[in-house]
Amino acid sequence: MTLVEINFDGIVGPSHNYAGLSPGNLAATKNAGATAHPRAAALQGIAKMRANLALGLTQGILLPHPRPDRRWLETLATDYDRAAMHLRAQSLSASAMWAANAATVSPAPDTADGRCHLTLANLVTMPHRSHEWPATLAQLRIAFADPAFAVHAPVPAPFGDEGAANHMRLARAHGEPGVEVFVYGESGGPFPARQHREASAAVARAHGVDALFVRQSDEAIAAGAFHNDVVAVANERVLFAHEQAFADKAAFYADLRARLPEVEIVEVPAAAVSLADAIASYLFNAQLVTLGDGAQALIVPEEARANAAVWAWLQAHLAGNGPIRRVEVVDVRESMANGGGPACLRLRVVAYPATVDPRFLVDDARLDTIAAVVEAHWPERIAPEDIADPALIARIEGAYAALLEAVGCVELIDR
Ligand code: SUG
Repeated sequence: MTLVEINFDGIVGPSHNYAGLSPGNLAATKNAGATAHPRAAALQGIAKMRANLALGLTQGILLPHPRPDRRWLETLATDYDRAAMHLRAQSLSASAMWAANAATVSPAPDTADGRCHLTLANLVTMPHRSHEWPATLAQLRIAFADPAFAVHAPVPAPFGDEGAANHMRLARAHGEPGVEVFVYGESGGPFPARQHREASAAVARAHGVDALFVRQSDEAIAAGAFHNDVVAVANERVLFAHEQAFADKAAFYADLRARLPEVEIVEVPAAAVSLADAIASYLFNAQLVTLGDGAQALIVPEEARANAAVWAWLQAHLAGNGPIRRVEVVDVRESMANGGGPACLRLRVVAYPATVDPRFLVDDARLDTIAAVVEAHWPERIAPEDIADPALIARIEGAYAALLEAVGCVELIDR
């Protein structure tokens, strides 16, 4: 048995819509009020998983959450019929699809007790995301029930924690001890810094890892990098980052080189790709993965190919002797329009697949089953005014139940 990296993708839920709920996430605020296509969105996510399987990667899933979140509305002393519009939208969001924000994961080789630790993200900065964690916790407790894992409840408010989106791990190989890097923000001008240093430090202590804490640059947050994974991504010994991602990159790179002399830092200069282009194209919100032959591939969204500066940089890198040997393009436009690229949609866990509950792992046949449920039950479109329609809400709740039935997880319905 060898430790492998498993990508757990969030299945796009049937309530996917554009409500403009995340200030600082420029795509989401720009598309507020647009018509969403939940069925197409979920099928795009499934196609991305199929492409990963075709690359020889191990693929997992996380399930959508029950929406609207009636329990959350109850704690606010209201219900969906009586709630104000903003609370309705916040209770209905399908934001759990962005699995990179589900938890922070420290693989077994990095931790003091030799278990793989997962800490749920509290997501307290955005109201529509702050109520995700109980349903995520219910799933992670099933998926990672094996004693090889330790699943922790979130760090308490007010310390904002957004999970793996602000966490990078560098190592000679997935199964070897790594350097864990926690990236936090302090201020981003008009936008909130969602990841607090205090939260990152608590997660590192709970996991028993010796970590680096690195401050995200204020200019990156102000330009729309509401998570570090919008401007940097790491895989094994490669760090791929924008020149302006970090507040003090010289100190960070020196610390990293001291801990992992093999590290290869691939930095994209602002002169080649501006922060604005990096954020609009999601060049860095890519999956950087190791293929069977040991080479690394970058899985980018269509928007990266459509951006001339970004595509030119990638072609030049491929033509040179850089560590990224292959670029794959995926269509996740529906998620992208809410600020979620290929990397946002997945949570990486390094583990032995046999220790994971098999209901959370997929092959092509299981994806066929999921796709059939999506085709039959997911709404084709949701326009802003539709969220007041009881028939749509009934359809969303029925679609969720049908999926949980199909994947054998009905026990989650009454979480
Ligand atoms: O938290 N968008 C998400 C996107 C998360 C992307 N994740 C990572 N970068 N890892 C967010 O801002 C928009 C929902 C709306 O407005 O309807 C939203 O929540």
